[in-house]
Amino acid sequence: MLGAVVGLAVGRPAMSLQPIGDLFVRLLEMIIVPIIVFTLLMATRELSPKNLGKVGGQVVGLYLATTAVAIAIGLAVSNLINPGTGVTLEQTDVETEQAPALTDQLFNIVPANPISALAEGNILAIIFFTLAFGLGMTMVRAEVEPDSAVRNGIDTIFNVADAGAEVMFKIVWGIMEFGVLGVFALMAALFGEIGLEAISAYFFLAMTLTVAVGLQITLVYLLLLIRGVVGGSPVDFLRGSKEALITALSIRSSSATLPITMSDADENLRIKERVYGFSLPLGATVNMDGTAMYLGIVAIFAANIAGASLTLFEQVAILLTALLMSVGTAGVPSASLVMMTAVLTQVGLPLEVIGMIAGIDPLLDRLRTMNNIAGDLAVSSVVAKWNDAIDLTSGVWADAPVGVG
Ligand code: DAS
Repeated sequence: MLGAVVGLAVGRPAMSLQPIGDLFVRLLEMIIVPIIVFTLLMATRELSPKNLGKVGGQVVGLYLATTAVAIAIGLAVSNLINPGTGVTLEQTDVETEQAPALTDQLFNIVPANPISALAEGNILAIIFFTLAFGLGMTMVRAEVEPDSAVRNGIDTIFNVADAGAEVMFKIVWGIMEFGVLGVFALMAALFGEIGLEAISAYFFLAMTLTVAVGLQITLVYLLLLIRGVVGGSPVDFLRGSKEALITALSIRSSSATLPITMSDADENLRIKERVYGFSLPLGATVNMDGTAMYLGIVAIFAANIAGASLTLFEQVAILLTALLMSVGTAGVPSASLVMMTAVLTQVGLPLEVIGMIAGIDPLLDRLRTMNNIAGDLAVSSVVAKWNDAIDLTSGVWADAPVGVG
């Protein structure tokens, strides 16, 4: 098969695969709006002020903060390494009309008409309205009588969102199944058009993610959170988390790794269940620092390939979109690819890029998922420390050699 692809990649036939690649891109475009609406409504149900409480508020606040930092690190490293430069995809028509003024762009986040925002696929406006509607529902739900019609109506809407998200991820699974063909078509067209330069593009993309993940884990989790706030040894933290991190690397699914993550938190890191029982299931679905970081990196990669330069506002818009999209991303293999459609659409970048990089995604996904899990455990350790719910005199913390801690 690869020989066939490479053969196709050289000559004219590569372009005959283009329609398959285009179909793959259109299928991804088709799911953007419904998947944002359903997954964000689901996330607001879990983040409702009522069931958060003090520990919950700390967990959510720290999750959002570490994710924002992760995206910023990803964008900073991307602006240094500039993955995707030297490779240009001619056939992509990037919207290069003059960006509207900054104030107009900020106003555009608030939709004058939510329905037209949905119809036009105005991503940030859709996210804004969906979050407002979801949080409004959770607040009203907390105020009305348990068996009132309003409460039942709100629960029905949330149940519809849950079911809708499940259906969308099933459709995504189908697209990814077809996507294998679509990905080959796009990669064949890519190699047919730009030859082996694509290999260097993949190398620099992988290097950017690797450097960014390394910085996030060492600077943010190990030095700032574990050493700085928890007062534990970063080496002990890694030893205590190794089963979960290795599992995440191998199965590349935060959700499927959850039981191991919880066992490491309980038995090794000695965090009390009243903290990890809330923070880890929530983290596996809404706290995905590696994913969020990658969404920003791919946006820069796509801009370089399309020969478009991103304004500071566009990079901030990417950070916001990536942050919110990572909240809605499911902890399943290659979940980023789906959310990437929203981020790229937000700044008018070509979705063909998704097909280009989907082929190497199984490799990069392992790094992202490992980072996601490390972030969940680091934040859980900090919140446990703040609530006197971690025992630093037992588990991995206790058996460190004297003087290391
Ligand atoms: N594989 C996803 C996870 O399980 C992460 C991703 O696709 O970015 O966390």
